[in-house]
Amino acid sequence: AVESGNQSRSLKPWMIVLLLALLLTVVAVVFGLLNQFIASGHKMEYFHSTIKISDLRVSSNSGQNTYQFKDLREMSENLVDEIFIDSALSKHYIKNQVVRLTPEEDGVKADIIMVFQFPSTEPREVREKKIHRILSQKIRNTRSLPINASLVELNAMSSSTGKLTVQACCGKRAVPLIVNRIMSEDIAAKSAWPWQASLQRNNIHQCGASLISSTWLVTAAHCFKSSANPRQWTVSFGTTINPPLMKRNIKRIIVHERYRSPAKEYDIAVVQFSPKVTFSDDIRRICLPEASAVFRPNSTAYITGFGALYYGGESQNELREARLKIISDDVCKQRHVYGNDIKFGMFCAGYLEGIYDACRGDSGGPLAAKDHKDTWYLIGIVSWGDNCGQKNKPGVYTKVTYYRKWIASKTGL
Ligand code: 4AZ
Repeated sequence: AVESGNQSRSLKPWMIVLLLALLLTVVAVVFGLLNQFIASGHKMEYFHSTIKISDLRVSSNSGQNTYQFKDLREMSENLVDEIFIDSALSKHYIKNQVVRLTPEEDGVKADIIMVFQFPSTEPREVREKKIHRILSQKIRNTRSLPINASLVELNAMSSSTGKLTVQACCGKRAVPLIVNRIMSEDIAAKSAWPWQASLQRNNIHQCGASLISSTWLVTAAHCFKSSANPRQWTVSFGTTINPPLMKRNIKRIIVHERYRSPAKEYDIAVVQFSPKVTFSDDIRRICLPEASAVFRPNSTAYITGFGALYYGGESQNELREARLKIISDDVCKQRHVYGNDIKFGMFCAGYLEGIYDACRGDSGGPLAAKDHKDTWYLIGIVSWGDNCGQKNKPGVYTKVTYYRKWIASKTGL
């Protein structure tokens, strides 16, 4: 009995074989899955390089030394593509993007982000060295392009910064800011204010707006006093209203729930259009400041718009720009300025002596300021003012930081 009991408890050889086979299968499957996971876990890796482009053989317009930035950007991107597609790293190279072109005395500096995908076996520094070697060697002998480039520096970037820069780049423009020596309402250069939009009702320009994503605009609530029916509205982009660079239908108009005309508080609206725009040098989004951001009185900001050049005048076909100064509440709330009409969520910008100001048709458009990295932020929305360009009556703007959370709650941005 004891013996037979022992036998019934111990495993028969075929059972052991079966169990082993089962175990092996499980191990194999786990390994396979793990491998798959690691393989798909190849993360995008971002590297930032600065290259110097000198000896520009770019054709210049009418003898003026104007770099054709659009061409230069494309050429630089092609150059980097060519270098890596034809290299030992070709399998790992994904793409590159010129994020900034800065003119210097003897050429142009290009900031380029390069994206690679590597198996996670070797340390980052090794890869950085490889990329550096290929880039610095090949960049010198590129005969196919009319530019003479050299590598200045190369650094690995954190993937969060890289992703943000490549995918969500905001407030960057393709052309440098030409500082106007004369502070006039100048006609804006092409690509200078790529977030500027024109809101049109039945194809007639009514208001300005600012592009904050590929489908969302920020504008003023009072633009929709006449009609908030999206079917009557379109948006156009580009530096002229006619011809427009691009035009879209409006699908949603969200006016601040607490806006009550003729009161001027809550003069903000977000507008969604479709289909989405493709970003280019001429159409880009502006950054929204953090709610906590502060823009100092007396600092410089720029207004742009298709609005009238004088009170009672007509809207313009060509986009204009003017440089303004932010005015403190203390100054703007003085009795001879606007007194108690300046409420929460508003601020003044311009000059007490007048002249440079927003006017009818500029409403809803951007008041933009750049930070020390040349990134542009939407700080104000053209809202109201007593007349245009009058002494002691500067323009009044909706304070974007005050409504930052409201914008996020409607657009997710
Ligand atoms: C308007 O009528 C308007 N000077 C906009 C801005 C200013 C005045 C009027 C500021 O839309």
